[in-house]
Amino acid sequence: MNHELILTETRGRVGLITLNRPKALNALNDQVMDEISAALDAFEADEGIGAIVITGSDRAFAAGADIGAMADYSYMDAYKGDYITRNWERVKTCRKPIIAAVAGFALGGGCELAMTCDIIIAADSARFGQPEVKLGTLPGAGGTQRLPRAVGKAKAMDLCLTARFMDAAEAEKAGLVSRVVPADKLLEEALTAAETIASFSLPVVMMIKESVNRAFESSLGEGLLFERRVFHSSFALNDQKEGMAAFVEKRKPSFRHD
Ligand code: CO8
Repeated sequence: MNHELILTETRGRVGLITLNRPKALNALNDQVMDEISAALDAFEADEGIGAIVITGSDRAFAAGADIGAMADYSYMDAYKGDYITRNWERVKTCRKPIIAAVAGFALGGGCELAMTCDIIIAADSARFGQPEVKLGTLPGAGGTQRLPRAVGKAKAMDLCLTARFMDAAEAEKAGLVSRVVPADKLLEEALTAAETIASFSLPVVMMIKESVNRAFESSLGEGLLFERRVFHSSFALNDQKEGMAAFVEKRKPSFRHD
């Protein structure tokens, strides 16, 4: 794949996307989001990929949407032209799990990109924030919606209204990130977690992702019913037969991903 602002590679069954605009602290513009979308399309289409990692640099996961690019946009550019916002949904619609491996700044759209992923693993250097209020605007890619679901209303209001940054320890305590690791171990930890996920049955992994996400889109009763139906459907999989047979026979399962 030929990209200018991201790097992509495959490590075993893991697809790795590295944001690569170091001089702009990986600021997100339409081209970056187009390239991320294209990379996700390719990884989704690849049967050999079971999980995806998105990361940035030591200094910044992403310092937000590209302020210079959007400074002079009119309402019609933003609304009718769908500038900045186009392609953001692609991260959400990816059916394979995505881990955000975050070091340094994850601000504004950068924090929102991380929150759109399924798991955030943070380096101890990570700093999260929604400082858009300082720019005369507000979060536009989930900051006012995903952040309160992750950390609760009080802390989300605090971050969005005061523009203060939250360090990795606070983010872990608040439930935004799943684990904090030393900065020099970040990629290794994220890739190991992704490899573990990718070693399991891909359809089961996709069903789990779909079911957990359902918890945020439905009532408890609807979510439980959805989970029950998906659980029932797992008995149609060869991998369910293999997984349970392997346990009974005291051996390692060999999943075929079907
Ligand atoms: N956009 C464009 N360029 C940026 C951005 C950005 N968000 N952040 C940093 N840069 C650039 C700087 O302009 C600078 O470039 P240059 O060297 O050419 O002057 C370079 O990166 C390095 O930055 P600094 O010199 O400022 O580095 P510092 O270490 O002093 O500060 C900070 C680092 C604190 C991260 C600082 O750069 C900063 O505050 N950046 C802006 C953070 C911010 O406000 N982010 C929110 C942006 S708005 C947004 O994300 C809206 C999301 C809506 C998404 C909608 C899609 C649906």
